[in-house]
Amino acid sequence: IGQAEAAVDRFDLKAYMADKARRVDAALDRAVPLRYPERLHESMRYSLLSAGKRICPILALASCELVGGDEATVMPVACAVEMLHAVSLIHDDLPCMDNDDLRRGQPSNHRVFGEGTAVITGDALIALAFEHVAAATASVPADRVLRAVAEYGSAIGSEGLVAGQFVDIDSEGKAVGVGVLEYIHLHKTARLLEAAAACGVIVGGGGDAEVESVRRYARCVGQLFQVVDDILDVTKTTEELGKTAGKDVASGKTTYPKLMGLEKAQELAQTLVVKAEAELHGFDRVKAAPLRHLARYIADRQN
Ligand code: GRG
Repeated sequence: IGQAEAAVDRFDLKAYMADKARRVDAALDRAVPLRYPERLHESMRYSLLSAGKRICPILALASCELVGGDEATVMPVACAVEMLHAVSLIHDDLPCMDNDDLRRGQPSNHRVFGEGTAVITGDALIALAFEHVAAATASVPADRVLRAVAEYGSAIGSEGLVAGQFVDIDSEGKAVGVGVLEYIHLHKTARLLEAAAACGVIVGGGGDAEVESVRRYARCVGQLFQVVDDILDVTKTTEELGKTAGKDVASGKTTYPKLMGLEKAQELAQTLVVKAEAELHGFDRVKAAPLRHLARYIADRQN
């Protein structure tokens, strides 16, 4: 027990994430070769391979390893969730949605490739994500692959990501309560993290109870991500006015600090970390270390 505890304490999340992100990027690079029509594949690669944190795929890898599965088995499922995440960002940036010129510090997809190409780049990446799960997980029993396909389908559909985006668009300019704000975050952000984590456990051969624990963990982490985002938006605004932070405050967008005050929002963040960690108690402590540290990292991040 002493040695296991020491290993958990020594765990270097930064190194772990950098290593996993590098491997995910190599797999994504292989998954989308620059074929004809080159401009379309260039557009897919532009958004997919640009410098993101790769939190969804890392969550899938860590969740698979949590139940004893290996990285090679889960990699296609991890790549697929990053493809779906990329679609959501490309479409969210479009002029008909958020109309953002920048994404990950670079011009957004439609600014480089044009609106039409940005829309169909998203379409192509959705199709590829499902093809990739179905075709590249050769060594995984078919019933697990089927469950992963269903999981991703429901995560992005009209009761998942799209639902969150719809309610978000629909509530623009309206006074929104905590219930609706929570609905938007649970669907726009947490749902894809849940699916990534659940698919990691499914592909790794975990049982239903394990899938559900990890799903609840990821849901807390997703909500936490948004609460911290809102808190940073307030705290950064006072520090560095004029930068991109504070955009939400300036735009009149509903945030947790606005609805409940900064202190209560900070309390909520703390509660969510504790809840996320509690979901990991039934697992091997060493194998659960990445997920435990990931929740802390999301709570403590400064930008
Ligand atoms: C059919 C997949 C699909 C989507 C259509 C457009 C849309 C519906 C949904 C938009 C959802 C959206 C933009 C959610 C925001 C999620 C979020 C927290 C993004 C930021 O994630 P980070 O910080 O980004 O992990 P990086 O750049 O690190 O990957």
